[in-house]
Amino acid sequence: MNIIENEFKQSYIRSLKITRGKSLCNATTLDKYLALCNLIREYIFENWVKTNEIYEENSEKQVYYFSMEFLMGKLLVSNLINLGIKDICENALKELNISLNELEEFEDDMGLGNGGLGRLAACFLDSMASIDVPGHGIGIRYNYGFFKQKIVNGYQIEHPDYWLEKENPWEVKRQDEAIRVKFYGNVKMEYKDNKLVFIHQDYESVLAIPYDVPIVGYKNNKVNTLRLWSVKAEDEFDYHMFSRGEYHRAVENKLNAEAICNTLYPDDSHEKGKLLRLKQEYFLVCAGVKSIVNQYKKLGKDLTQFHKHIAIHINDTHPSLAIPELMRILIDEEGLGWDQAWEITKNTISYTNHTIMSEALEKWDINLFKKLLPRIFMIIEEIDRRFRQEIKNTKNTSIISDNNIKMANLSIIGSHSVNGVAQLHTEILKKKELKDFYIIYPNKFNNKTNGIAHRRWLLKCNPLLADLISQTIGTEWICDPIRLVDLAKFKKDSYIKEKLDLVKRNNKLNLSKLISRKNSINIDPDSIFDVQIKRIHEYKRQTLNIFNVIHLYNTILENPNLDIHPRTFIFSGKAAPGYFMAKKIIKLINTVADKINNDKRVKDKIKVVFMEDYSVSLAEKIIPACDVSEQISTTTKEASGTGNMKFMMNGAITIATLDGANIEIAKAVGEDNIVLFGIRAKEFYDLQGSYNCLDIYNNDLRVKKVLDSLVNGFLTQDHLEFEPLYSSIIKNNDQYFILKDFNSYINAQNKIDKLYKNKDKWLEMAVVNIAHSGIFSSDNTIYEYAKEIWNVSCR
Ligand code: HBZ
Repeated sequence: MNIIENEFKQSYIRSLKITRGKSLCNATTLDKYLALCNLIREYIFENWVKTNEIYEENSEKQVYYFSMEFLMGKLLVSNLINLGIKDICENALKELNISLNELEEFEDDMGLGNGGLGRLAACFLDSMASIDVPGHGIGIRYNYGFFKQKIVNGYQIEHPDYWLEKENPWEVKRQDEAIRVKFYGNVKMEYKDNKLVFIHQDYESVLAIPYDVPIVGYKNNKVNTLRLWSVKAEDEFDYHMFSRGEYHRAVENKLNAEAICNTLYPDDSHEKGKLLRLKQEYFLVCAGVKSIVNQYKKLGKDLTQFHKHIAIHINDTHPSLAIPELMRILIDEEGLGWDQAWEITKNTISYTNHTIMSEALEKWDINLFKKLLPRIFMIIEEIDRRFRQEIKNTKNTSIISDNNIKMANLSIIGSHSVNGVAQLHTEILKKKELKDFYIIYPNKFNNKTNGIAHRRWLLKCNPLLADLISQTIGTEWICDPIRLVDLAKFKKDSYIKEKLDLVKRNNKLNLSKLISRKNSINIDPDSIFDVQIKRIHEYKRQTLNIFNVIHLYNTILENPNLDIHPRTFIFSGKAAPGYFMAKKIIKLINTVADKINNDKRVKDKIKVVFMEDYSVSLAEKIIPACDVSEQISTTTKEASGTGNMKFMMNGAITIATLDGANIEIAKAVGEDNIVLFGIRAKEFYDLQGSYNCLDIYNNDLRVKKVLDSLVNGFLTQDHLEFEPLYSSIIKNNDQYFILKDFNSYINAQNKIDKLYKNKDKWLEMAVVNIAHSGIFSSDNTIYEYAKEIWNVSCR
């Protein structure tokens, strides 16, 4: 043991004593975990203070990334890695008989997000800190994160995720920076010194309390901030009521107020127009914008120059009330005129669109909105009035129409930049979904293809592969991920390929053990691990995947000697609690799994596994073990996808439709190193109106057999169980082109089987995939945002 490890050991024992009041021999896992976090905090806080001092001294422009979701996962080990002390820590703990791995398992995931959008925000924070962008997150500190999923009899059951139970060692509460947030009431207008002023009166207010989480950059001594807002009632307890004996009503105020931050809405594709959600959205932007303005003024800067020092980015439309809120502060509180406030606001704010699915587009009923946010409503009305005055035909572009406020329209009109998240997605926005806006503001539109934090999604989650890469091409790729391309030179190198094979095999063995523990299913680590993990959604087409499995099962029953390499189909993902069809898909996967895994005739040629409770940390275990990455959404529907990038970076081969970022992945690796299938965007649009899915159902016996098995008792005695899935496909004329793409998908799967049988070729493809994954690091994405949208410095 070297001196540094020895020092760390001593500091750790000291931390146990002074922060937990324990000695090693009577410390529980909680003590050991918190003592470690508290010690690491000390290192982080030094740099946190310094970073903020530098930002202030140099008067650096700051970026604030507003998002209703930050899906951070676990922080302990990634903080250790970014500080550059993981090995020291791990070895020192080992000396004390403590396993870092165990402490990591003990940590709760910070699951404050639904999926891609929330995880993107987390990856962006990592990259901003690591490439020296002064960029911070602004979000909500939900008491309950994304629900925990249990599978009972094949069905999804939701349980609350109380992630704060243990106390969160990574946050610092800043009570003294609380902000008052006002709801309801009315607005009185009066003249003061010949100027019209707006006075919000008779409102109900709550306090927003910030909790700051340090975001550690990779070995660069930079620490940015994720500021999460929590709520507190102004009058927690009504003594008058209490003394009248009305105990419940005495605390009603507190309960009502606290509902705002109680829980994350678990729906990633349907906007339901719920009042509480609108409250959450305004709560976030009101507290967030005000605290930025406060900090800005404290530095003595001139508000008319705000946009030159501050960039506010809105992650989808959910924080779009930042636009009228900044207007309100500049006009009502700071006394600026409308035109000047409008120029500052537009130049401050930029917006990312993440979906074209109409059911996900946010809109608010004006009556509900007006009542909750009377002054904000007036400002939106005025923005809309001026827009209508300026633009001739506003049929699709006005903010207010049909009694609704359209948040995408507000976001586009009130910002200086609108970006899609992959090339195809941005083209669809420009040419189709938002084409009327593109005609008005061609220069606002731009593409920023998503990216992933390669430090979490390779360095942290796949240490064996990371080591192999570093031994082969050096360690530059960790700070400069494009350098991964140097690996391409080794695609024919049998030594490297053999090593890669060993790494994958090791990761697969670990996942097999986990599956055996969690699902009580024994899987063959030498089978092909074919993985689809993501939210359960009709457009993502887990159904197409499981239809192929049923078809394969039918084929094996017909031909028990079918020559295929054994395959394990692994699924994981959550359905929105109110999404009936998605929940049926989960039940279908589990039903098929039960049937196939217990059918001796299959002779273990195929197995099906549904891993419950998908999360960031589960993804970190599954992805390194994957051979085949399923990215099979209906073309045009997946804005980008980011799982696709994580898999390629870990050496999986992608089976994909030409959708979202799959197209860019295919370009990067070349069509020989990816398996593509299915209709393309043009055909998708051409087929609208002319397609008839019954033609396929009636003519392709394989399709008929698979679909019929949903309702004829083959899968389950209960003929009604999957009838809704069956009839939804038929009645909606196969809206997601499952039957249309079926044949092409089966062929692609056969191709995968052939390719895998040639192990040498397969490993070559894997090397090429890893080598070309560097462009999908969020470091690159953030460079582009910094240069082209935010106009801020970076490394
Ligand atoms: O954002 C996803 C897209 O589906 C995916 O293609 C893309 O890669 C990713 C990052 O850009 N969208 C979401 O994850 N959306 C949500 O999670 C969501 C959450 C709450 C909502 C609506 C959507 O109210």
